Amino acid sequence: MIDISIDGIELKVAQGTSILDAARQVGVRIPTLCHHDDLCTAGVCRICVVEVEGARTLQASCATPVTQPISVKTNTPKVRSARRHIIDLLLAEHYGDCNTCKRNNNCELQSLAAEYGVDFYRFGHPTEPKYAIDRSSPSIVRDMNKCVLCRRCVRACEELQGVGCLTVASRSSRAHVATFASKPLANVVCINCGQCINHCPTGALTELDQTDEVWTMIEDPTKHVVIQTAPSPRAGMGECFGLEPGTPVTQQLNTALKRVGFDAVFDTNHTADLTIIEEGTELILRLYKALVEKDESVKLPQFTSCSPGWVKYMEHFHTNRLDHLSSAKSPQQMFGSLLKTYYAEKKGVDPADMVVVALMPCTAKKFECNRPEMNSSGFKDVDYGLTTRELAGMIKESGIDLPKLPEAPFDAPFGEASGAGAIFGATGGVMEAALRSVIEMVTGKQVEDFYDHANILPVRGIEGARLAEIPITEVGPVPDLLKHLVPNWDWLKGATLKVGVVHGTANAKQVMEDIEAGGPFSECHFIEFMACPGGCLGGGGQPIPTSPEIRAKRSQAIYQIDANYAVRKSHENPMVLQLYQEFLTDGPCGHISHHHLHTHYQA
Ligand code: HC1
Repeated sequence: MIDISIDGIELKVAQGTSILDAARQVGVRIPTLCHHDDLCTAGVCRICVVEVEGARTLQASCATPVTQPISVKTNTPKVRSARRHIIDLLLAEHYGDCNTCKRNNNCELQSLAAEYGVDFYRFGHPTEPKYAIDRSSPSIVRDMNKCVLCRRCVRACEELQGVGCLTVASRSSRAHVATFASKPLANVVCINCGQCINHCPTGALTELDQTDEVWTMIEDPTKHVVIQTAPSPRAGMGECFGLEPGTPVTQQLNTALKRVGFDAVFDTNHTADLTIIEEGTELILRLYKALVEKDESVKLPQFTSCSPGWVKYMEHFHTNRLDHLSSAKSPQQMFGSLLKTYYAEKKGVDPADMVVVALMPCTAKKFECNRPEMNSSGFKDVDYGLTTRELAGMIKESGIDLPKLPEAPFDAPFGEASGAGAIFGATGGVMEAALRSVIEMVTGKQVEDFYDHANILPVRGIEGARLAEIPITEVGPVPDLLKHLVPNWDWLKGATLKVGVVHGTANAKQVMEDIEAGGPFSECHFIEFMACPGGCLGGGGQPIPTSPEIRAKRSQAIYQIDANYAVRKSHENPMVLQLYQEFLTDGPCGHISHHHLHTHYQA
């Protein structure tokens, strides 16, 4: 441990601790801009400069490790003057008006300017934009006129996501963040995950805002406008209304959405349950063909397919493995398909007049709902995917104070769901949901007989890529729902189900390399992949800021929501069972469900 003095406060830190982190340990806040807790150190903005005794120049505290006893001053006239100078220089290049910016009141540059008393543009302010705004992507808008060159988007795309479709081009005053050959974002290998947005300190990167279109639909009396809400926004939405991260607002959100004007509010957890039945059945069929029928054409491990950023990553980078992806549509898309068929008929609504909106934590969901093959009813399954941030804007615009609202249930017939559907939002949740059902269906016993409170802890955690083994020690009778597919479970007795859980696309990249090399992940039967760090709760459409701590709190909220459900297993969701009786009558993975609930992928 090394002695360090920060503004006269003495402490000891481990060798290599940055001055910034040391200061945080004693409650000294040093302002930052290019620094982000999710990303490696860049040290480019210099906002975090401090005086280090004996050093000739000011030092960037984020990029200066403590290697010997030192004395640091973080708040001297020289330091304040340097920071103010940097802010003035950034503002001299920052085109735009705060009032018309989506990040107004949530912009780190704006906050710094306020904090350092900026009341005029010392070095001027651009009156003309330098760059055309790139609106080519269905998910992300890039306005490089607002970029401060902190490179957080570049690092998020490369380090967190392993995609690398953004880079810094040119040098000196011509330096700018660019795509490959400066192509529009829609024409490069962007996976639409939006992690660049979540890590941008300003309004240079935002989601493609579709709220005006949704307002128009709500105001149109000929339209029946319904909304489904995903598991993760309910654990994040409160942050947009000043609540602590991890404060669930599920039922207040239902009330808010009705007041905003939606005709019905449904729970995406319901089709998450349905996904488990379809995807789980697909896995059982793959295992049966591979292990019993010795069919060598069957691809294992099966990969989950509900994260559209992950699917697009596969379509760009691993086209040789597309047939490992489950053919099950994501819960978002399954819901749209059911709403425009089963629900439309029950409700007596022409699907042509039905508008399906999805509240999602994810910008890639906007891309997903525009995939041309997602229209099994003859209409777009889902018309609009709105992020948590966009929907928060609509709620605020409606004059609604979300935390003060009374609670309301979801609407029938898709109001009932299980805790298994809820945990889809957290890394490992899809796997745990699937295992709760698979274990009960195969053993004929309660999952609680094997795992306390049905919490399958071996698949929970925060490691970016993890493995677990689930022994099948006994088998029971095949449940009615699956009797037409497998004669018995004898072939699974004594088997060990090997599973993997992966979140953050950079981790997915490593796991795919492991599979190609015949490593441990290649021996899995089933792997959950989620494009974003922490799973959907860390999605690119969630409230800003994001950090490991904030995501951990959202995760706690999701597992609390699960624990509060009366039904915690997808196969016990009564509405799912009713659907197989009334609509998907040839059962899981039957022709009808294949038409409505499954899809294919494109190289
Ligand atoms: Fe997700 Fe999913 S969990 S993909 O993370 O399978 O976005 O929340 O809605 O579709 O249910 C996202 C979240 C979400 C789908 C479900």
